[in-house]
Amino acid sequence: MWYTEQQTPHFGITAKLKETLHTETTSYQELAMLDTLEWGRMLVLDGCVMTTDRDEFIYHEMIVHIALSAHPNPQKVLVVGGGDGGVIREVLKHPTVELAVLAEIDDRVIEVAKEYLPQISVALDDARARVEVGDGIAHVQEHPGEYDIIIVDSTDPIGPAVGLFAKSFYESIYHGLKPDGMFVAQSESPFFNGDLIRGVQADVRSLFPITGLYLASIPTYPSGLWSFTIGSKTYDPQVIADQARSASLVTKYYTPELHRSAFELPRFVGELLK
Ligand code: SPD
Repeated sequence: MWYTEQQTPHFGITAKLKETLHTETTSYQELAMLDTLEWGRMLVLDGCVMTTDRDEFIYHEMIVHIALSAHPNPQKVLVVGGGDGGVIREVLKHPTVELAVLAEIDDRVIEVAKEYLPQISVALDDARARVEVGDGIAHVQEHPGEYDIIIVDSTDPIGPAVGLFAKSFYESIYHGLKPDGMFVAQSESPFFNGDLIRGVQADVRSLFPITGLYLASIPTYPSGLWSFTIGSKTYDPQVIADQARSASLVTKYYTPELHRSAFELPRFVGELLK
């Protein structure tokens, strides 16, 4: 048995399965938990690989530690999406964080991750984590000026995630942040989603005084090259604010040295920003 994610109309990636552990149609999307021979357990939503046991650390560390290390004192953090819990796990590695709120629209993602991905969802029951099942866009709008950091750990821009790539949402995020707040969102593949990245960057640049794009290599995501977009009100996201805190993080991909280099863009990616 093989599972194929069709990443473009003409290309896909395929993994050999040990077994299918779980499938269901939730109120929002098609959910599958697969056990693969190469990547371990794999969470698939609407036919797209969200995370796997073997390479999840790259995405989760890189969507979190750049922004949190660039902020001198991140205390209150919101994660929109991210029901598998990997982002919350990384956020709570920062001792400054007092509260990490997860706003996930689909409670089934949370429950299935707790059952099948224990090392990813491990921190969802932490005393500093608060899980709210509901619309992340509404949550942001209802909490103006509250957060030091907002992280958008969305699915791909189809189905329930479409609104998470809209300029109106970035505007709400701007208002949801404190005066020195910062936000980061996963912004897809430079190979396959160049137009989307260009649009997201333009929207964020029109709202935030400081913007950035950085990259990480994620083998099970389309093209293996993944981008993250940052908008910041005050702090330069390329500069680590607290070297000691950043250096003491226990990670497998992120390092303080890699922090700055992640913003060094291949020419064809840099051109998306012009
Ligand atoms: N094409 C995959 C994009 C998935 C981004 N979100 C992943 C969720 C993991 N916490």
